[in-house]
Order: sequence, then structure tokens, then C-alpha cells
Amino acid sequence: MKIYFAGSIRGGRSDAALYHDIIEHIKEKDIVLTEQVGDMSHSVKEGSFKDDGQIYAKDTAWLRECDMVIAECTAPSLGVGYELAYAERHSKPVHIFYRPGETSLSAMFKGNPYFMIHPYTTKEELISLIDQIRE
Ligand code: 6K6
Repeated sequence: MKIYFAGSIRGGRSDAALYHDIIEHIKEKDIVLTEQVGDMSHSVKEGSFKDDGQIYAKDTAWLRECDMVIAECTAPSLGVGYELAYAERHSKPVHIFYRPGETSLSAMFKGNPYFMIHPYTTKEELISLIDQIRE
């Protein structure tokens, strides 16, 4: 399967190490199209319009190409919100993971039955849930 992993970049990088570990785990069995989301060495500053245009074009092409979207939404991100709506428009299955003790997930996701939402607490629980949805 081709997985589109979505996680906050300019929305805040507090969970970047977690994204990295999850992407490495998913890659043991499936293809992750968006490995850069877990890249901790990359600058997250605003780029030029040309750079950002390339990111937008590449990421939306991957969203159309993927078999499933997995999003970690504890750190709120405008970009991730956009990607999830884009995935819904293209009828891609979307699984949203978040830690309820640390954030309140937007009603635009919790209130929309299209999205499959998985609250979790520990990284081990997150990995186990991600394994279950890919069975
Ligand atoms: C910075 C860090 C790693 O890569 C970069 C360069 N920027 C981006 N590269 C690739 N995808 C990006 C980049 N910035 C945003 N995105 C996409 O939007 C990702 O697929 C994320 O899921 C989402 C994050 O949006 P923001 O609004 O938090 O940046």
C-alpha cells in the first residue's frame, strides 16, 4: 500500500520525532510517500512561492495517488487540515490519530463520519492501532 502520512510542519514540530518513528514503522510493510514529514533536519521556515508551489503540487499529486491517509493531529496544522479535506474530496480512506489529553480535535473532523478517528495515549498504542488499520 502507498500511505500518505500527514503531520504538522509549520503548525509546530513538537511531535516530529514521533512522526519519524511512525513513518519508519509503516515502512517495514508499506510505502510512505511523505517521508519528509518526519525529517528533523529540514527547515520549517516559509519558503519562496516557487518552493511552496512545488511542495503543494507534489503533495496533492501524492494525495491523489495514495491508497490511505494516516494523520497524526495532536499538533494542530492548517496544512494537515487542508490535506484531510482534499483526501475526502478524492475518496481516500482517512485515519486520524490524536492524544485527547493534549488537544481538542476540531468538530470539522469529529463531526464528520467520513473520517476514522482513533484517540490514543502511548506510542505503543499508536503503533498497534496503525497495524490494525493496515491488516
Ligand atoms: C520542512 C520539514 C520537512 O519538509 C519541509 C519542507 N516543507 C514541506 N515539505 C513537504 N510537505 C509539506 C511541507 N510543508 C507542509 N507540507 C505538507 O503539509 C505535509 O504533507 C504535512 O502533512 C502538512 C503540514 O502542513 P503545515 O501547515 O503544518 O506546514
